[in-house]
Amino acid sequence: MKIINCKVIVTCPGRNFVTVKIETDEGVYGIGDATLNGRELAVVSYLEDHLFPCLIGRDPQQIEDIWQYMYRGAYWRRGPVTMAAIGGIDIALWDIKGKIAGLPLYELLGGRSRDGVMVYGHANGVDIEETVDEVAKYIDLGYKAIRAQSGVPGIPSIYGVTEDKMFYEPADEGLPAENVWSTEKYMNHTPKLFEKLREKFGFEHHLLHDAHHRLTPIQAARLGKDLEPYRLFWLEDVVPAENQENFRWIRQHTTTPLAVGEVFNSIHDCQQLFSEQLIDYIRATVVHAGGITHFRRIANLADLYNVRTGCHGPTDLSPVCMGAALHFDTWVPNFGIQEYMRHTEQTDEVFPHDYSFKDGYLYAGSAPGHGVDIDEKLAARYPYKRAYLPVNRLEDGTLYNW
Ligand code: CS2
Ligand code: MG
Repeated sequence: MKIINCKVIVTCPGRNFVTVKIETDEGVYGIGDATLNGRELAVVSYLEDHLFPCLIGRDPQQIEDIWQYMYRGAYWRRGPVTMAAIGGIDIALWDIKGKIAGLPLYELLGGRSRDGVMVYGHANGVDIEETVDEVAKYIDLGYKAIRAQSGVPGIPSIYGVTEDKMFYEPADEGLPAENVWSTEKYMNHTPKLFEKLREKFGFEHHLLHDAHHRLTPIQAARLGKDLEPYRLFWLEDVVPAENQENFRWIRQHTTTPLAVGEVFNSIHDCQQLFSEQLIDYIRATVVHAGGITHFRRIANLADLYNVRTGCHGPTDLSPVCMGAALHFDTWVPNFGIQEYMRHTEQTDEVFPHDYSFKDGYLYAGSAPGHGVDIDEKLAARYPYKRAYLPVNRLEDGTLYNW
């Protein structure tokens, strides 16, 4: 079997998605997601100009060899653009292997470890009252786990709190919007949200929260402590993880479980956090962490240290990523949870898929491969649009983390 054609399809049915399609001489093809939010076209160039030409004529069944070729052969290892491009191709190759075998991807990985994959939804409101109402809606939909984010008095607009509730997180067209941020105001407000949520709904559901890299280590330690009475499933991205010693600090002060890693792209980003047992959940994805082939290594290393997976699943990754992630989650022994931000109807139409939601769980489906395809005609109706998530400035104008 030989690869005879590779192409990339960029479509924007709400958000921009970069999709890899690999075709073989036997008519079987595979689909991969290579979306890197806000830097989509850099990945397109990496794929078209540098990786696709090397794939023509190769046997698509040699996934490991092709992965090593793309990673070691480039000399320039790691990095979000490189690893998203490798990830997109790798997912497409696993899709092909599944289709040849006539087996769903989780069977190739080692078979099912669970029936369904517990997911968390996103509830957000302009204030505590509205957020409580939004959490109630997710509970009614059957969710067992809900991430709660609320607007903060005195901060006019916060990333993570949008007008669109069920199809959260539209990116703004044009250049990034600028928000104003105050950690002090946020720190005073957030424990009150969780106090209200536990008061109203009790302790039956898992509650999660994302600090989106906006705290210093000492602030993170304080927030973790303040949230302890509300027994969060996790507190996410309290500080940026470039300096991993920060987590030693935070860890010594709080028993609130910590999650990090949605911007990680390699096992080397994880090694210290795992081996020193500084986190509880790893948030990387099969797309940004170099595909199934590399993410599997990350999960195996995590397992040695009792770290569980909590794959990133935002609406800026396509249903192809979700499909592949669900097969991975169905197999991986040290599974924790899967993020599930619902895609818009247009996005779901462009990417017909076999997975389904029921009572707080997503089910991967039994179609061969990862079970997600792309309707190219429909995709062509939604051309790329420059769009970004916002940036943050402190109240005095200093550019800050968003
Ligand atoms: C968020 C993401 O899903 C999450 O936890 O942090 O929405 C993230 O901001 C975006 O995926 C960035 O592209
Ligand atoms: Mg996050």
